[in-house]
Amino acid sequence: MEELNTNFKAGYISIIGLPNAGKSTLINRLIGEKISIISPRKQTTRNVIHGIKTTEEYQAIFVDTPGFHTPKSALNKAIVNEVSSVIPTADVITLLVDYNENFGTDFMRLIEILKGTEQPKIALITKIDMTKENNLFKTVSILNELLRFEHIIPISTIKNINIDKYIELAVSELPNNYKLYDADMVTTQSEQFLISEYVREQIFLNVRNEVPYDAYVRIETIETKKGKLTVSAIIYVQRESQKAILIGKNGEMMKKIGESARKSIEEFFGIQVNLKLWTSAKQNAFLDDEFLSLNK
Ligand SMILES: Nc1nc2c(ncn2[C@@H]2O[C@H](COP(=O)(O)OP(=O)(O)O)[C@@H](O)[C@H]2O)c(=O)[nH]1
Ligand SMILES: [Mg+2]
Repeated sequence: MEELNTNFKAGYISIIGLPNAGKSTLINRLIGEKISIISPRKQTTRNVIHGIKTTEEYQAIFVDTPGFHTPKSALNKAIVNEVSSVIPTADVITLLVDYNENFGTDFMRLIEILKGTEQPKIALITKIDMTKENNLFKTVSILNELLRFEHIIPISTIKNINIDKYIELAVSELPNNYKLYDADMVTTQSEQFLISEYVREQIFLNVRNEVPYDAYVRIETIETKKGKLTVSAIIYVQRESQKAILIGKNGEMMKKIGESARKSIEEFFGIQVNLKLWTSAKQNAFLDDEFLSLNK
């Protein structure tokens, strides 16, 4: 039995922000593992991702939020939905703001949602590795006027600046509580979901145009044999022409995707992996029940 420790803190810390602010990069840095996929393209993340960090003193469950791929006209609605869905369960809300944010309509919608919340809020001004520090004063003062934040912290996830400071301050706002998950759990995502995400990440990083946004990855089988993980997966796209792009000349594109994804899977699970990828064109494959259940 775990000893009762009334000083232990545990709870949910939501990370919200506009697409491409760097939410997934941040959650991976916080957890120290790639549990959320990243690309320079907008709306890479499709699901709410939980990253769990447990120490002797606390268990922080960081919640990364998706930017669903939607037509431009529906983007605002999607942002509202995405953010609204994680807010009720959050103990602390983190707003991730690009240092270069121009405080447009989408951003102001986020602020409006946050205005209606009771939880302590932290603003992180990120990507400061890309700017001179005195450029931040304007951003800080605008944020201060828009909303009451407990803390406003400039960070760089990539250069690891002020990340520990953020963890310390966010954890200090968590309630005293018992652990909510086993100490060795780093994410609530299933094995098959993580694997499908690593494949999807490589599609985002390697394939041009709209193909990544139309791609859905379904894991067919996962087997462990003689200390080796054998995974078979299908990448569904909407059209035959997209399938051809995905396969590439002499199958080179699929090979590249497969090799890079395999490395990510091996790194995460610490086991040798044999990844077999197939592709198929099927309209609205993501609407199938199986896809919906896979993403849970
Ligand atoms: N220079 C710099 N780039 C960053 C930083 N954090 C994230 N990025 C980049 O911003 C892009 C979007 O990151 P991602 O985590 O996918 O954003 P999300 O859409 O908010 O999840 C990627 O190309 C990241 O490498 C940072 O601290 N500094
Ligand atoms: Mg993301």
